[in-house]
Amino acid sequence: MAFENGIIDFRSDTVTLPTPEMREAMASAVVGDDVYGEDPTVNKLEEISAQILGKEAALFTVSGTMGNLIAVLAHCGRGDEAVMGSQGHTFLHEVGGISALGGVFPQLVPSKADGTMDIDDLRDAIREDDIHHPKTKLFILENTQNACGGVPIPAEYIQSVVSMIQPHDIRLHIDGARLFNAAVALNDSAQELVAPADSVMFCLSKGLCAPVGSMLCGSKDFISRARKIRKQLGGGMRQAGILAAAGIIALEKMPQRLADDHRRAINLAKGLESIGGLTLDKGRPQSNMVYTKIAEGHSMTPEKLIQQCKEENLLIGQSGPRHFRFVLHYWISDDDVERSISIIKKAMV
Ligand code: TLP
Repeated sequence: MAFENGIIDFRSDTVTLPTPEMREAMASAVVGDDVYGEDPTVNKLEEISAQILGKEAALFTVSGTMGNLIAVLAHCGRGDEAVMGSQGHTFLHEVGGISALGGVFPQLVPSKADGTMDIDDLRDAIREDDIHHPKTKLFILENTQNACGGVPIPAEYIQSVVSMIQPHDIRLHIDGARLFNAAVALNDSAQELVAPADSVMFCLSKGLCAPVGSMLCGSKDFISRARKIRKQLGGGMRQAGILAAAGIIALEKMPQRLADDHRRAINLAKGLESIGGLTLDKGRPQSNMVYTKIAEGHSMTPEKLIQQCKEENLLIGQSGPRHFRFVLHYWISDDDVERSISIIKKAMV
């Protein structure tokens, strides 16, 4: 179903509103001061998160961006180097926080169309111990890989990266903002996908529909350092159980339904592809994202298409000069997908 106001919003799964069940749980949540470690609902969310991912401990963070930043700051010191994909969210969309706030130096390795990076390129990125070099401390992988099309990254690839970096005493952080989408797409468990990683961030506030928050998971020692850094960044929340209550439902009830979003993404892609002047960008959808573009030479402009759709209560997001990203989520039904295809078809004539 579209939102109550009738708007179909494809711009991101970050726009998801909490479900009625989440709102009820939030209203009746038992809370305390989480900086004192006294919020039972936050404590429960952290325990469940760690358990689901098979890690020792977890930390509730304000956002995915903060979760990734804390992870980098907990793994690296000033002047250390973190290796990441050229299409990685940490490089593209986190305001350079790791450098601005942590003095951490990013080294980019080209992201391939399948969301991975070439293992040889990754190996070459590791710095030799040399007076001229920063120390390579961390690798970051993203699953699903958003900018490459929402592609899930299989466990074997992650294991091969870890086997390569382990002898060099380098850690792996996974930006699993959409980890549960990856697990559903690969028919694997989230735990399996993150087993070789030293730390993982996943978002409650995307496809899982919670209003706020992400979880950072790892060893007890890592999470206790992360907790202090979160406080340093001003991210120590007080009666955060109100938010965590929604997060618990997000974790317990929402991953199972993500397959519906993936099926709808495929239907949407088929519909959009059949419209003259539109082509798929970044291949067939493999999770909840459909990337598309206006064919070269077509007279429609992205601004005009976005505006015409908006007039019909359909919101779509631009992802490049002639490119769009559609993200499927809880608040978009089969009927909404069909209606959206007709609206876009009419606009493209
Ligand atoms: N991504 C947002 C935008 O920032 C682009 C979106 O609409 O997709 N990692 C990944 C892979 C993400 O896609 C995002 C959000 C984050 C981290 C950051 O999460 P938040 O928005 O909670 O800070």
